[in-house]
Amino acid sequence: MNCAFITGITGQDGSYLAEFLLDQGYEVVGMVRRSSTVNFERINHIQDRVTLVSGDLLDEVSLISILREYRPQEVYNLAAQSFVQTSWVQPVFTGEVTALGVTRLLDAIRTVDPTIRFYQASSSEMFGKVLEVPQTETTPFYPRSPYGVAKVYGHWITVNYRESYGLHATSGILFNHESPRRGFEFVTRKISSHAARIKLGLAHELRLGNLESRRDWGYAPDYVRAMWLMLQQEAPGDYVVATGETHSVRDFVELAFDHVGLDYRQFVVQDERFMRPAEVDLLVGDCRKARDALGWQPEVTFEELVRRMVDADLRGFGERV
Ligand code: NAP
Ligand code: F7E
Repeated sequence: MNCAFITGITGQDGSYLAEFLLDQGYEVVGMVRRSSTVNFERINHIQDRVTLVSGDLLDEVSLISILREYRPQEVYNLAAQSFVQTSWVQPVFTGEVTALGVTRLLDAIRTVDPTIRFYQASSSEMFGKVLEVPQTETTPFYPRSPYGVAKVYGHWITVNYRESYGLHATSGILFNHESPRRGFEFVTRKISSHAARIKLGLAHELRLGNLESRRDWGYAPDYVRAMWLMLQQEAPGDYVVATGETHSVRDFVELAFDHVGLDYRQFVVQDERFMRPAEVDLLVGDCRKARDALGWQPEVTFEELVRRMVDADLRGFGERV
């Protein structure tokens, strides 16, 4: 039985990837950080089928011990301080986890078993103030936040370990992907949860920052499939994963509120607190390489994504009314 090790298993992507790998017959080992309260909400339903081990990207000893004990063939590095806004408030911490954490894990792999296949969760935030539209694997990076800068480091150290030590180290440059399991601080879930709560009489307004920024939003379960496909390739590489469509935050709000029969203009309030010191105005990816080399394509449309998120929140909050 193949064994896969996932960092960030308690996160949105980690939970979907764990489910996907279990379905493929893998033994799944997931790393969790020690905390005073348990935050296994996203993996409760599979907890008895995965092995959870304690460790941290800040602590290389824990990474080496886990690799030595479980001997995985595939490692998926999904752990990160992943919220862009927080990266301005905690820039050094973001660099420690999201940038240097990648080196710690790559070096642990090099030390324990250099035949391990490695996936790095790179991000479209690396393109930032975009130098080309649409963005591809060869578009130059121009990150606009400490998070984006940290991800550029993580990307290049992955390429460097591939070239320096011959590791099967792959970087998936994933554009925004969302789901009912998305954290509430990200704009899509903030919108879907507020649309549902306002509809149910649990809230009366939605405070947002920049409504005009545009993102290429896909569906998270589609994207974890691409991660796995990348590690099944003979050679490592870099792949853009995206839908090729771009929509504004305003489009997302309008669709979400329409879906519950409300006019968003009556509820949305613009609030300076949610504006960013430097914004990424437009992202749209060209995933031709992933389509041709991996046979990957997204299955859930933007409209369906919005509906699924709002419906899930209507059910979730509805149970509490
Ligand atoms: P997420 O929901 O924020 O999950 C992040 C995970 O990282 C959580 O499990 C978290 O654990 C863990 N983590 C944070 N700091 C850690 C540390 N020091 N040591 C060990 N684990 C730590 O993120 P996501 O949306 O699933 O994204 C997964 C990865 O893809 C991230 O690297 C993200 O930056 C990247 N990415 C995401 C997107 C997207 O649109 N979702 C797009 C491109 C790239 P706790 O539960 O303990 O906090
Ligand atoms: O912001 C605007 C905000 O926080 C999207 C992470 O997964 O994807 C994510 O990063 C847009 C930005 O995601 C609010 O200014 C307006 O333009 O949902 P977000 P993100 O910053 O794109 C990338 C690919 C990652 O790698 C990251 O890990 O929405 N926006 N008003 C707002 N955003 C938030 N969060 N809250 C607002 O009130």
